[in-house]
Amino acid sequence: VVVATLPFFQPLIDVMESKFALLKLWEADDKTAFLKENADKIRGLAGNATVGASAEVIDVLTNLEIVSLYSVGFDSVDLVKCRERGIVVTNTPGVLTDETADLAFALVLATMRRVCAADRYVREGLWALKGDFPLSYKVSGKRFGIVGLGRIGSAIAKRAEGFGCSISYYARSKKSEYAYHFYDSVLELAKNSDILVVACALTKETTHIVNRDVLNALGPDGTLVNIARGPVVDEPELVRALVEGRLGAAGLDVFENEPHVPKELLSMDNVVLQPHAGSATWETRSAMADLVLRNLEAHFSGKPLVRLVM
Ligand code: 8YV
Repeated sequence: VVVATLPFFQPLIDVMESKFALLKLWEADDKTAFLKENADKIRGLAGNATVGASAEVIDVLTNLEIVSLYSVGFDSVDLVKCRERGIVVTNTPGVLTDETADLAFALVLATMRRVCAADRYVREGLWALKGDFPLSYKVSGKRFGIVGLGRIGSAIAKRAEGFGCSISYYARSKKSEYAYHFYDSVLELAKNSDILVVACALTKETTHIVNRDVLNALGPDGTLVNIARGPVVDEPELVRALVEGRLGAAGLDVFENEPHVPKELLSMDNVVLQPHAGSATWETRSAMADLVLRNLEAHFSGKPLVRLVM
C-alpha cells in the first residue's frame, strides 16, 4: 500500500493506482485520522515539495519503508526521523535542472524587461491611448549573482554566460571547477550584483539568508529572482523593500506560504509572479514521474534504487 500526498501529476497517479494499492491522502478530510486508520498497511509514501513526510506523519506510519519524492528538494521530509527509522528517501534531481534554470531566466527577462506589464498595457488598449510603455532595463552584460551553485545554479550561470553577464556566486565553499567569482557572504554578493538569483536548497542555514541587509545591498536598481524556496528570502522584508522602493524589482516562483502570495505584490508592475512552476512542463514532469515510479518499484522488488537522498 502506497499513500500519495497530493494529486501532483495525473498520469503518475493513474500508473501508481495500477501497480499498487494507492491511498489518496488529499481526499481525506482528517488526514491524521486517515493515516492512523491505514498505518498498518502503508509501506510507501509518494510526496512532493509541498507535502512530503513530516515528523508527525513518519511517527504515525510505523510500517513506512520508502518516501519517493516527486521533487528534487527534500525540505518537506524529516530526514533525521527517516534515518532513525531506516526509511529510504528518493528524489528527482537532474531531470528538472534545465527546466528550472529556463524559468529562472524567463523571470530575469520578464522582470527586467517588464514583459508581463507591457503585455497588459497592450491588451488593455493603453498603447493606442497613452503612447509608448515606460522604458525597462537591460539584461545583457549585467552583474549576475547566484545564491547556490548546485545543479540548477550552475545551469542558470551557463545561461547568464550566453547573455554576456559577469557571474558571481555564493555557496558554502568555493567550487574550483568554475571560474566564476566566489563570495563567502550573500551580502557581499548582493553588493556586487545587479541581478541576484536564489537557487539554493532550503535548510536551517539558508532560511532567510536573503534578509533586509541583502535586499538593501541589491538596492533600488537591483532585481531579485527566486526559483528555490520561499523561506530562503525573508518575505515580509522583501515586500517592505519593494513597497518602499529600496529594491528595484522581483521575479518570484516560490513563496513562504504557498499558494498564498502577499497581496501587496499583486499590483506591482515591477514584480513577476509564477505559481511554483519551475519544473512544470509535460516533458519534465513526465521524467520526474518516471523516477518516482521506478524508485517505488525498485524498492518493493528489492532492486537498487534509481535516485537516493539517503
Ligand atoms: C515541484 C520542486 O514543484 O523539485 C522540486 O523541489 O519544488 C518542484 O519540482 C513539485 O514538487 C511538484 O509537485
